[in-house]
Amino acid sequence: MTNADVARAFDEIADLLEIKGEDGFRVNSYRRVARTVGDLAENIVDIAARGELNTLAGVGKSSAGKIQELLDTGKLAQRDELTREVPATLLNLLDIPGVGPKKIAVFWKELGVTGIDDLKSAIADDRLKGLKGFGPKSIAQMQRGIEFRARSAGRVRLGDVWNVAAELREAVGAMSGVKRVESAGSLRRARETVGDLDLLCIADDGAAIVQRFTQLPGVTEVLAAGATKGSVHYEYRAGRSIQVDLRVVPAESFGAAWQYFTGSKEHNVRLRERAVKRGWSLNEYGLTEGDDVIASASEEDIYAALELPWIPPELREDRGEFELDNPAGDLIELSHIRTDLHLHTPASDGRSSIAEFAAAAQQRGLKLICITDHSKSSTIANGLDEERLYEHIQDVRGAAREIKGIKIWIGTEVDILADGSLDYADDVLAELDWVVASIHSGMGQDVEANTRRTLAAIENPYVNCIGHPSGRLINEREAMALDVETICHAAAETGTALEINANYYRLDLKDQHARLARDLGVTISINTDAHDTEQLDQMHFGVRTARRAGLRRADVLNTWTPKQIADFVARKRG
Ligand code: DGT
Ligand code: CA
Ligand code: CA
Ligand code: ZN
Repeated sequence: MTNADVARAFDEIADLLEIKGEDGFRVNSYRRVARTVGDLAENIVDIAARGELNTLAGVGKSSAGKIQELLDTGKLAQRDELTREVPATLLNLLDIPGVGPKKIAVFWKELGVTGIDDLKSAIADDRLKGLKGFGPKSIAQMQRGIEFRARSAGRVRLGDVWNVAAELREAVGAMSGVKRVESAGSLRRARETVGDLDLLCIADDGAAIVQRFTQLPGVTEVLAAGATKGSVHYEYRAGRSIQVDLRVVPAESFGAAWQYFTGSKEHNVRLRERAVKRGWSLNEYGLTEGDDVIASASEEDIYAALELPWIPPELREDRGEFELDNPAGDLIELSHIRTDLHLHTPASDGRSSIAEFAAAAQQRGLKLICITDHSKSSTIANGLDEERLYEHIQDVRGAAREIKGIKIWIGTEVDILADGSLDYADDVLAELDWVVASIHSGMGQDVEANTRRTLAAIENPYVNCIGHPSGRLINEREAMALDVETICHAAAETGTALEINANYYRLDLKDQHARLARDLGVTISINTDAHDTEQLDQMHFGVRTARRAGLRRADVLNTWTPKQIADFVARKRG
């Protein structure tokens, strides 16, 4: 049982209590425990073993007992009791954007709604109208939330399963007789969400490998187990499963299989057309002419035989990749990244200190970081008012003088307010080395308003980058309505970068918008928005998104020298 499992269990109890109608104080005490446990650096199991559960913030004797019960039995008696009164199916409705426990309480008690289908028909029959807290706006928002859920159903964020795929590759690779294991499918192409995981390995005895694959710990259901293919449901986190397909192929056709199962389907269709034009056929076994094999051992061989350079997986979406002269050589790579210009320390809502970020960034080969804590309007993120900002500037400048081997800049992530003005005055921004401006509130406005706000920020001479421009959270919150093309034109004209936020919940700009931005002459900045040093490791998700956009090294500001970036800032300030 992980800290996250314990936190989730307490959150669930809080949800059930809130739906039941318990008072806020009691509900919040469970939420507090969930937050405390979720934020722990140390494993809760170890703390429990030392008998120190009740030393944690917000954890009293009774909560400590419940945590212990959960660790010992994997269950909570209280949850079972609660679900006798409150249908547990109501918890699924919490996944719908715009629906919280308070709303659920109302339509459960008033209309007997216990699940998504009930809710859909209640909306369709206009039965929510007139209920307390359900205006036309909130009903429309729920309706959109339900549709959004339906579209994202069954797909998981790339970052939720990236390490899971690595663990599975390791497990398969450790089986005797396995000579090579690779990921294929949408994960290898680094799509922002994936439907299932595809693994490929080289081995002679397929049936034996598939057998062992289906017996891995974590497998909850075996869908298929043959001589060359196994398909399972794999539980990668308590309560979350994903389908995993493993194919076992001989070494001589590995390249053909890897190419085929990497996809995309659209890319493969185009590639097969090229083969057919030459009178050949292409499938997962090889590129062949009649009985003769033309290429099959490596992907490079197959592309070369079709008179193409090897095409990096991120580009294989039939978006013009067949027309590129040097698709691999030009693309941005993680090793090109020298700076991270969007980081949060405990001065606002981050968890790692300036010195910790500096050390961790240096380990990852970075030459420059910029500390960009939140501004005062982001009150939930503990944003800095001017006075605290000035102190923070001194702290960062002091750290920068002391710490060798990496440059440390002071910046801000300043809120773009509802009317397009910024949360700090220009003379305050002028004190900073780099300014990220982001929208964090009021995203429900219409496309004109959101575009106008963003344009106003872009026009400000001190704003160097628009952070997570669309505000989306993958599978959780839809992008705000925004005229991306107009924003790109303005960004290009003013010398303002647009961000690819590398956090895997965001990946914002998304691939297609980043491609549009680059085509319109915008400089792209890839940043982690890390709140602790571990999140610096998410940079590669941003880089992969940039690769999907076809960005080259020079398109990405974070590959430049500090001097070049300082010149970019100075040019806009005039
Ligand atoms: P996903 O899992 O929905 O995120 O997307 P993929 O791309 O991983 O798709 P998946 O797992 O269904 O299949 C893996 C790859 O296998 C896919 O990208 C291309 C190849 N593939 C599967 N079915 C077909 C097919 O009917 N025709 C062609 N040309 N390729 C296919
Ligand atoms: Ca797949
Ligand atoms: Ca698959
Ligand atoms: Zn941020």
